[in-house]
Amino acid sequence: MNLIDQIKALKEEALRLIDKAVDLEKLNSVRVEFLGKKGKLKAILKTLGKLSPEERKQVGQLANTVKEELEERIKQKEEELKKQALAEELKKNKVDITLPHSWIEVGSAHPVISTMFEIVETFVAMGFSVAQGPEVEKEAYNFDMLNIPPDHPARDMQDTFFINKEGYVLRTHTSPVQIRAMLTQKPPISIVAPGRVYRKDADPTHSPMFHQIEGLLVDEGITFRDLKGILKIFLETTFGKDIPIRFRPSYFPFTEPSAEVDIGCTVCKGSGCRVCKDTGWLEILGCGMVDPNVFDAVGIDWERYTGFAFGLGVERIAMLKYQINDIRLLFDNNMKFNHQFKGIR
Ligand code: 2NM
Repeated sequence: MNLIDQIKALKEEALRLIDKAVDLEKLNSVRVEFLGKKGKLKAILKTLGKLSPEERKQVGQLANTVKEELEERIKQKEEELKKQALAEELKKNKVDITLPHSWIEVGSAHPVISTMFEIVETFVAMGFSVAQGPEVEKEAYNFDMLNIPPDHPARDMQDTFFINKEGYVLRTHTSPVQIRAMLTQKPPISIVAPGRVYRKDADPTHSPMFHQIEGLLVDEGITFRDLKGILKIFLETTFGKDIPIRFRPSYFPFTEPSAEVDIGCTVCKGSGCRVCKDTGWLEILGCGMVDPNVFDAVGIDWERYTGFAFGLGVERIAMLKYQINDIRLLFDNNMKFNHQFKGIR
């Protein structure tokens, strides 16, 4: 066979094998076999030296066109195989994006928020309105007008978050909401103020941000009996009709007289345990009759009006309610913890 025929035969064979290639790997091996550095076409061209210049030109040109033709066919086949592979891949991994999710995450109120709502609801049922105020608060509303003098330890840098604005703090309690109410409303006033408050504190029972509910009732003829009656209804609604209640004398700058209120330990029923530190009692809230100095600061005539106020920490009550022993669990946002309160409103 002369070289021309050899090249033509080689071309036919190559075309046949290209057509037959079932995947890219096979196709590549055909390319290497015929067009590679040690391929069949190169081998033929190596014998070119034995030919006359005339023949050499003819054979050389033919070899070149064959090379180009084969390269073109390989390229076409390659595209074809790639398309085929993609089509198969898509068919295999078909996803129906219209299918519904296999489960739906159901959210619920955070235990602190649901506890706060329940407490607020109890007071709303007794006729109290809900009042709110800013968390960045005037120092005067947070301290001075509540009869907390500038040198009082509660103002200490160690307790209060001072901010980059002269005369303002992060409120350390929701009492300034009561101050704002008394500055803008005439008695009778009956409000509860739920919200976030801030103190520089962090341990298993203290968080630098926590929630408080404070209440205020101002009218003619309000006495400590009214305070006791309202708080009794609140505590019996929250902890059950038979909950033991006791009032202990205490001190707050903004109330006189002042008291702290305990309930019988809900864990040990009074026999003594870790939670009540073997006292049989749990401290639940602080309260008292609004100090005349506070009424003076907000311009309420204390010869005509009296009032009571109280304050409680929501986290503490939520922890008792759900038997949570570390306040930080409430703020970690660990979903394994949070999911335990699913279904609790
Ligand atoms: C407490 C305890 C006792 C209180 C007093 C006032 C105001 F504005 F009327 F003076 N607001 N809240 C108060 C009284 C708060 O928290 C333990």
